[in-house]
Amino acid sequence: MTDTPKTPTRRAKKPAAGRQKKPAVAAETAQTAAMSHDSLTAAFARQLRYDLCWDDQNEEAMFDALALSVKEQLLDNWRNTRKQDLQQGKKHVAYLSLEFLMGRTLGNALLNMQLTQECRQLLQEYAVSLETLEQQEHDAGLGNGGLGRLAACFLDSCATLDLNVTGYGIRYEYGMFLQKIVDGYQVEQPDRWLRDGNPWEVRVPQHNVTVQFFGHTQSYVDSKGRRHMLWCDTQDVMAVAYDVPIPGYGNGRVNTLRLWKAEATNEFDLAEFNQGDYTEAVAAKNQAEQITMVLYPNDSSENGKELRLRQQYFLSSASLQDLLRQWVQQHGMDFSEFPRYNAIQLNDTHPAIAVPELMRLLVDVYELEWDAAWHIVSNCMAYTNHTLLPEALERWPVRMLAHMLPRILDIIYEINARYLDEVAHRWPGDVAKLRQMSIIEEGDEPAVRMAYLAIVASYSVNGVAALHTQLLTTGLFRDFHELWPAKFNNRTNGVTPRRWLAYCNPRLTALISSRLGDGWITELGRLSALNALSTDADFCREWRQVKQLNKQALAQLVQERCHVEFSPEMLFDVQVKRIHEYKRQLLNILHVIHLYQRILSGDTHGMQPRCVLIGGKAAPGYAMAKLIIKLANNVAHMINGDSRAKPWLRLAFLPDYNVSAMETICPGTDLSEQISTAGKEASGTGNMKFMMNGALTLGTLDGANIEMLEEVGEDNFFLFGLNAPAVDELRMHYRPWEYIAASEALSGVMSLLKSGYFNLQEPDIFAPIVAAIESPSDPWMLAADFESLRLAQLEVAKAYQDPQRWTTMSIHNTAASGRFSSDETIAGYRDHIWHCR
Ligand code: 26W
Repeated sequence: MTDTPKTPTRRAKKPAAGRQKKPAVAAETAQTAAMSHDSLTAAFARQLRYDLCWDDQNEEAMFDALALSVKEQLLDNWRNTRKQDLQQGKKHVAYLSLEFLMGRTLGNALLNMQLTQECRQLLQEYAVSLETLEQQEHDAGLGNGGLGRLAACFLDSCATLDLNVTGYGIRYEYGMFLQKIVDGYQVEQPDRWLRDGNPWEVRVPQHNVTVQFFGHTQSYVDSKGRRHMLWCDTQDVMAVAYDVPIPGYGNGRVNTLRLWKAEATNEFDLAEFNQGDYTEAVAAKNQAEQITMVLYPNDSSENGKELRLRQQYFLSSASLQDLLRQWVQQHGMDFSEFPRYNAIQLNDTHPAIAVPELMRLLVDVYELEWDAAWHIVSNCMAYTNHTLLPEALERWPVRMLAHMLPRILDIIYEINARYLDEVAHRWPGDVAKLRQMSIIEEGDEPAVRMAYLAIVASYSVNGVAALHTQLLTTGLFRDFHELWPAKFNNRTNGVTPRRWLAYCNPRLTALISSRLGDGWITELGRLSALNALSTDADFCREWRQVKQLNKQALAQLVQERCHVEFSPEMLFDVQVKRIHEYKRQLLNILHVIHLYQRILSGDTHGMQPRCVLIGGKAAPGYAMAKLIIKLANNVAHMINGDSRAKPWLRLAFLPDYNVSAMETICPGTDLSEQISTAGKEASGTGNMKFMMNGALTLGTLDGANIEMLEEVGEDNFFLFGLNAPAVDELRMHYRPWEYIAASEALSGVMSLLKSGYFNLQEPDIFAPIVAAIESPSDPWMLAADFESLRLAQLEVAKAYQDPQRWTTMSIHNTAASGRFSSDETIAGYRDHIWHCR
């Protein structure tokens, strides 16, 4: 294995496309690219032989060797990127997020470095496929769902758009739990994703910082008569940086995702050790390290856990100290220009404690005056809201802050007092307004409203889709919008076309590039040229072939994971996302039951055979979501076991839905279900991944669905359901039983559900579901939208039965997806929020 093949010349890379600027980091020439192939080959051989020194080279060892070799190829560009950004004085953006749902790295890194082909060749020598090695990689599941995956897509786009952006997050020892299904129920298992090490990370101990907790505050006056605050007798935890490289697509830039790990400040607390209290000392170490042990698996209800607040402060403080250290290194102690060269983006309120923390660092540590410090803070903080659900809005009890972060609480009070002066000026004498807008919520358990804190300090507040931003400014944040209209803006979400088309769907990528070239990979708007091909017979045939092969791959995944046979000839109807009542997986299941009843009653005329796939995790404490999973599994069990249904209908619940699974799911989907109650889904991003891959959407007027519909047109979208104002209006007088009585289909479904047909062995378990549907205070209004959904699904069936029509619609969807590239979204952040180039 000493002789490794040399590829002669490598195709020269295209310059980064279109409206993007030339990358600052010089594009590689063909020659240096060939060199990087040679050096990848050499590095791989060396890693395998010496560094990993396995006796027999198994697939895990080979994956590790390959990943380490790929990382090695990134190191020079990584260093150069940093150097050039410094030299050029490029504005820096810190993207603060408690979640980065990265998934796997290998395939995506190779794609962005344009080394995939070279890598395949190299592996031929070792008689192993790239796919086999890719399968060895654990998903980095450091996120719950949409918000965390958005952060990951954004990092890819920032690097590709040549922006100087650092992601700051937490290196959770345990990521999102693994989901097993046992007797139809969700069972959570810990995800020890770091067990075999993480080849992508680099530990950077020289950037350790200390984060303080607990203790108390004290003031003193210095010799010049200036009052200072001391935060003393604190318990300190060390934050250790682990850096992960983020390569841009084909431009040589490598940005950084910096993840913090908590460690005890000293290996042993010497005082305690000397007193002979060895075990106490070691226990203290454990306590410190607990902070970054586990990701909170909640994506909607704020449950006020103390450890979660510790994580938030830990991330915020470590990241800000890191930023200030770098600033001082370059500019000394003059911070006046800090906002010109720095922006800090808060990914929801989770890192909003960064607001008082930056004040503390500037005032207490760097000794700025309050006003000067506030000027800096309020000119570099920007806040993105990702949810309207009231139960998801973070409020931290004052009591908890007083104990854990006493100095931070003082600062929050001061910020609030000064800001309420402004409110009082604007609405003189309006005490109710003051109470309503105060950062501190009064009551039995006074609490800090983190969203208000974020808004007060930020120069930009944005929602993530047009409807969402509109609902924020007219609803939740109405008063703030009145006070500071200029702060508010919309940035509709997007997803990276590298992972979500070029990487995950190589067949469609090849087909598209055969006609359009590959410029679309960095300029997704170019896909609109596909419209002209939507009636081209050859192109349509190839389009169908690609979909068919992708459906086979998806069917295989379903077979392996669910032991359910999906036939690629049938319509693949998919809903994958976190399980939540507002996302209405239950409505989907009701429709499946209805189809089943049609089959049982012999009413199959015009029916389209279909395979329905549902997947997603429920928060471990969310009983109703877990019950919905159980229902999906029980209904699947009955349908799949019934030979009468077999030609017409299959249902599968995919366990452990994650980023990697989506990479197989979205290319193989015909119909994407985006059926949330209007006004509840902030944006959605899965909807965009499906659209890009040529799935048609069955959707409500919610989140970014509205903008997708706008782009693709009503003829290519299956719209149903109440819109947001109608939902609000109906809420006042909602009588679900009337909808049930009026719909033969829904009455039938409810009867079968109540009859216990799906829970013969487990009487009454689904009673809470029935009660929720029949309740006049059902916030999700399933019954109201059922008929509309059923009729839309009839249209779906009709359209699918005309393959040419369906194919044309599918092409139009991909063609119209350009606006939902996260490159577009990030260009918006760059131009309208960060003002960086
Ligand atoms: C406090 C617990 C908690 C944790 C996470 C509350 C809320 C969250 C997130 C904000 C939930 C989330 O992921 N929201 C999703 O964000 C996506 C990216 O903007 C949107 O596309 C989804 O519509 C939104 O649900």
